[in-house]
Amino acid sequence: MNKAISFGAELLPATASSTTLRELILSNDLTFLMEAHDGLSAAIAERAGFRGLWASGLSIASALGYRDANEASWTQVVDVVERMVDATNIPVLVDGDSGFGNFNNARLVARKLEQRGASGICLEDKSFPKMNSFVGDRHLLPDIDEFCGRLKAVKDTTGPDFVVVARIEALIAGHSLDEALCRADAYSETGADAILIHSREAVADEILTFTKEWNNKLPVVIVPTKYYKTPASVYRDAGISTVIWANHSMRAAIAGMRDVCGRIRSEESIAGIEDQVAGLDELFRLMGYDELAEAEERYLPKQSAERRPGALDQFQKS
Ligand code: SPV
Ligand code: MG
Repeated sequence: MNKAISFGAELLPATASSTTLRELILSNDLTFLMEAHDGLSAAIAERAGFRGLWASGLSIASALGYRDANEASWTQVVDVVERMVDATNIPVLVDGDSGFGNFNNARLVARKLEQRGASGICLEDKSFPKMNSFVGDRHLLPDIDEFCGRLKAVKDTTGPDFVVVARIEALIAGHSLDEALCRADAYSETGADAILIHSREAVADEILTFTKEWNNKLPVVIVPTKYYKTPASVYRDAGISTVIWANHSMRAAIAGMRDVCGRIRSEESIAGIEDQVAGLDELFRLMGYDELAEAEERYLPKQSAERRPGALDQFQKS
């Protein structure tokens, strides 16, 4: 089944199979994980050619109408992730925030995510409730031993293929590079599979210094939301494993919806924006309505003369 569509930029067919998250993170090539926050954004990212997804806490919360401060419950996040997994064939690394509580909450969330098909979880060393790393200055780090207990509980509860990324917020919280390195060592010894070092500087300097000092004892994952001007070649040269484009589909959706709403409101018409929004045919292809039409042929009783129109008829008419 070819699901290739044109959506402004060239989109690729949905992949039949994919590389595992562990393979992506361990590979010598720089890996890019694209943010998604629901089944639709996940499907679009896959068809753009991304080989893995970031289930962003910020974006999922925003799409649900919450702030990125653990206002969305862990079960709501798990439900969204399940839709992302079902809509794609590529691995999903889930932003597990700080684990929604202590070791027990963290392992419960991780096990549920694994059961719903996620490929890994990223746990950040903050306390519950967390606040988005770009908001305010109240970012208290938990005790290292306590956070290691959270990581260990998740590792012990999940299978060997499930990836656990330990995210260090020391630089966000205004601590030193030494504090970040000390935490990275502790999380690595506890069994983390990769280290995410986060920064809110406008330049990549502190990330690059961390990476140099860390010397790839575990793969390094970064989120260049604030230091977005740095070219990917710098990360390749630094030996960074994975770049997360953390919130750009959600922000693109905000810009697109804001513009369309404004125009329809002021023009009292949808005529002017018709060729600027995705066509319904593209949506139907993206969501695989053709597969449903084929399934109807296979599974619905044939009603030869007065056959009711099925999905294929609807699809072809649109
Ligand atoms: C997210 O996408 O939710 C993240 C990245 O955790 S950040 O917003 O930079 O904290
Ligand atoms: Mg987050």
